[in-house]
Amino acid sequence: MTDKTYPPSPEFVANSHADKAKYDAMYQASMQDPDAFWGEHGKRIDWIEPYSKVKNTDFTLGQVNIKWFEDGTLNVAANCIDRHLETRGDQTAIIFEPDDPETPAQHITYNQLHDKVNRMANVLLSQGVMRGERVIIYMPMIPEAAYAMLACARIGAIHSVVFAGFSPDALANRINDCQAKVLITADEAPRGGRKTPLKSNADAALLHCSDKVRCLVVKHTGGQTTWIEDRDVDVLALMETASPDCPPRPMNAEDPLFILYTSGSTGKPKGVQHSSGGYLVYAAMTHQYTFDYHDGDVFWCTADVGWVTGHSYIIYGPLANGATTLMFEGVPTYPDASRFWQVCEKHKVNQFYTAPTAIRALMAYGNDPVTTCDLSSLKLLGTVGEPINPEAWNWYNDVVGKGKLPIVDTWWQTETGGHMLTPLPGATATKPGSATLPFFGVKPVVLDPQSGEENVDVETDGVLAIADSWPGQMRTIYGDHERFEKTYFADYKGYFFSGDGCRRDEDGYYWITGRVDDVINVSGHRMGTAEVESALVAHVDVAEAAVVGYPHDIKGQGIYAYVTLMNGVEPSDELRKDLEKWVRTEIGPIAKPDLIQWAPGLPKTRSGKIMRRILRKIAENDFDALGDTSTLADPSVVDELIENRMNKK
Ligand code: 6R9
Repeated sequence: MTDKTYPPSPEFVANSHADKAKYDAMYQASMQDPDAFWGEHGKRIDWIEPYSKVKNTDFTLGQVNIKWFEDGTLNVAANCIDRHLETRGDQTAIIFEPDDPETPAQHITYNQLHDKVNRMANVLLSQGVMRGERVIIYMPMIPEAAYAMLACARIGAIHSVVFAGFSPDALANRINDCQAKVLITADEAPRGGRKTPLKSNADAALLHCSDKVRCLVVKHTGGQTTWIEDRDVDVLALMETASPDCPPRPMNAEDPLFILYTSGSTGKPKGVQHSSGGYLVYAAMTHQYTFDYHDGDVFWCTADVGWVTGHSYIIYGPLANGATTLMFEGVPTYPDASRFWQVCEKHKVNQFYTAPTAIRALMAYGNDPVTTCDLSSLKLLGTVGEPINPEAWNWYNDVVGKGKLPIVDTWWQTETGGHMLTPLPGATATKPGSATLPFFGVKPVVLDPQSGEENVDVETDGVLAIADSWPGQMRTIYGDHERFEKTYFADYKGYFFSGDGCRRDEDGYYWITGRVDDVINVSGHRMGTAEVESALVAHVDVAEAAVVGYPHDIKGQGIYAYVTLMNGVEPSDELRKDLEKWVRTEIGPIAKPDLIQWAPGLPKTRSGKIMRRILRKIAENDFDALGDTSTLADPSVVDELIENRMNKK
């Protein structure tokens, strides 16, 4: 990594929400007296019943407890919509840019958003959805996805958005895990000119769920779907006749706003549960400061609402701030590699936030797709999801930013609700590849992975943990608080453990080095290796499987699967294709292995534990750095795997 620094330009500093002095002062204040700091900043949102308590948190294993603003009441949807109506009712809240550039974009004002969300909330009530009940949202990137989320928030139901790329099985598991009452979906999800049959996926999923689950369908493309009377409901038709008036329900600050499933080191995805009050304060505040958002700006986060980035920075953060937020249904390369930049030009986007994998993919098409567009509206660029390599950073900076725009590299997680390590564009000199410094209220520590002790030297490396709570922190794993404690607080006592490795340089800047657990990051999507393994071993021909990540030019990491076949089954290209297809249907296209290597045996310790360290090295073609193999039950397995790797078997 280069250590070249890029200080903010004086013009940017002059107009920014925070220069360096202000960042330093606010950060210090947030560390010295979190109660006073957040007591003040909690007021950025509207409370029905104001809070008198601010922070009540404990990271002690066995009694982990996280509460913020616990006696306050609010409604998240009212904060994202109603409170803006008086001053900006006719301002655009959501710009919707469809997959097909020929289809006109929509500009939805705050008044219109109010109307739609109220109607959808009344539809949910008419389906018997009660406060605290779960609603699964399995939708394309269309305004109705936002209406659905906000409608849940309005009536106090808990939403769980499932990424539209997940398979029926993955969808069914999530519906069942949170015992959802209702599933909201659409007929089809157009992306890149192709259509995913969401409704028929939903039909397949619901075969494995309680027959009480209602299916609310948004007729988006008008594509043909099967229709099951008494179960399927035409949402748009009901919204037409529903009342546009649905009073927001007062919710406690700690009432859950949503659950979002994410991958961990075990086979079963975790339902990460977020709060209403603390989450909204944190999403809104990070959106304002990290992106230096000002009234009237057009903000575009290219994530999907199926991921946490879409929750915090397409919906909740921007709308709580009264922003104009852009929702894009399509993909960066459709109809061609110029699409992102055409959309920036068309809608005069001011802040643009995307993932390194998209930058790398677009870089491969050269500069013309960018330089033929007018990007003069852009004021800031951002990245999220994985470490950004210097080539991609430089291209983003030079070609997209013309060397003039600040780049904010934001490190955070589904678990953290909002940005944790990030430059503030008017305050922080950036270094390509570093997420730089903590946001207000965030106390990062670098721990020795073995002893769990804090590495106190400024320049150090180890695993990244957070020493104290912040308002956006997840509260629990849905239905399994013990697993929450075990996953995040057991390995390093007294800390929230991130699962990432990191280095801190001489200026105190943080450099994320990637996951240290069995989670891989494929195109910025989190994938548990155990999830892919359990999908593979569910295939009749597979005896055993081990999955690791390996460096991939575009995706950051690719999925490398070692597969041991059942006795008597012969490897073949056909079987390889069949296994790829199998994983796609078990989990979804994002989990398809990039490489499958036939493994007559896997390297295991005498106690039967697979030594992934060795498998990672073989996948990386790094045969000289295998380390100690003497504890293996059968060291000859390794030679065979290397030989197969070299012969590309
Ligand atoms: C927001 C989001 C979280 C994991 C995280 C880390 C990686 C995210 C990063 C980054 C380096 C960044 N990650 N941002 N690594 N630099 N700026 O992506 O949430 O899907 O839960 O993934 O992504 O490994 O632990 P999530």
